[in-house]
Amino acid sequence: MRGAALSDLHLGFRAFPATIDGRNAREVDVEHAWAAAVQQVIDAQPDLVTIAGDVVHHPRVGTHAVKAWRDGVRRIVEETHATVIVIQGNHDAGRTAEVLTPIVLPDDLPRVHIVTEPRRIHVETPTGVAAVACFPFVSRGNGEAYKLEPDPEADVNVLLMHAAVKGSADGDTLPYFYGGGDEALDIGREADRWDVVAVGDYHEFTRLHPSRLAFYSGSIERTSSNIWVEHAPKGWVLYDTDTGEMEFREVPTRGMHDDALEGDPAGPVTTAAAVNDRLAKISANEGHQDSIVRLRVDQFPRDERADVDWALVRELKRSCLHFYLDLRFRARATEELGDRRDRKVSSLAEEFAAFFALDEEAVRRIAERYLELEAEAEDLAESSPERELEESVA
Ligand SMILES: [Mn+2]
Repeated sequence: MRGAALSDLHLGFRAFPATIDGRNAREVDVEHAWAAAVQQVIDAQPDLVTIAGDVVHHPRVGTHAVKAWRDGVRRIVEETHATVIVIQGNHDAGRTAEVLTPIVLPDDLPRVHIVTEPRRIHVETPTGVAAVACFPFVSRGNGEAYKLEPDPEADVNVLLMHAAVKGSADGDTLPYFYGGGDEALDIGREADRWDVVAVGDYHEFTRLHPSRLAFYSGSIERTSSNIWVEHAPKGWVLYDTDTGEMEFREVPTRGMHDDALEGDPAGPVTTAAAVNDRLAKISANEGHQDSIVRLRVDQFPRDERADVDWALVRELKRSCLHFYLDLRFRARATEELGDRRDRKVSSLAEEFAAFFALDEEAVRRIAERYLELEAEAEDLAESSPERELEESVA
């Protein structure tokens, strides 16, 4: 059986102010990536297409995203013989019964299964019967426990899930912060029992086992909350259970260039001249036009801010889809304040004087006048008839 495994489409994702025909450019980019992936899947003519969750960025995405989703699934159904199985991810799921996830909309198409609760689906393939055990993200569980078992009667067993798993069989392929929980599924233990383990949630393509077909196919565009860590190509996985081989198919995405002037906290500062030099290099690079570009600058001295070529920064903001000058200031020398308890308690007037010490004379005078008025108001309140009445009753 030949299968196409996709995941984490995140249709409806938006970022940055740039627009294309009046729409958020990044949302349009994600739709383009999905359309490209659909075409590649059609060209590959698989027997089974799985989408391991996070079809949409959130369950209330706009109609453009929902239409793009349905159009893509319809094209796959019309132009291949494949069965399409989609499971719900955490981004797809409504948090209350009032919100129906929009990913269910192509459910009326033939050979399409949209799965929002754990269940097994049997599919006829040229290799025989494939049993697909589906474990979607479930936001409001029904309290039932499900057993993670392959179907002994099936010719091919596929485990399709949206979860943070452990990839211990392949060493440190996943970052330390990921899938660390004790309840996380250990793919090292599971992979041998299944022909395919296709997982969604993690956005970088990652093999979870050195020889078995077990992997995160990753997202099809850069849609994480921090896109600057997503350097690897985006795409999906084409696999063959008869040969045990798999192939990562890259999807074209918006260009991203992440440049840095790295600094050492103990070393010299990064000067404005060095920043301007790098800005000029970025500007001269044609490849950066229409891309998402960042220049990260470490150990930058605050007082050199004015010497940065801000006109060139503005020009880059125009020529790039998005340009981000990520200036990280060198830490200021801090004053040793000692033990708070040893310091004398300031009066309001002293606190006030310290707070406004660096302000202009006129500002200080307004503040002083305010403080005086407050004091007067307090005096008045204390001598008010109500107050006297209260006191006499007490
Ligand atoms: Mn995701």
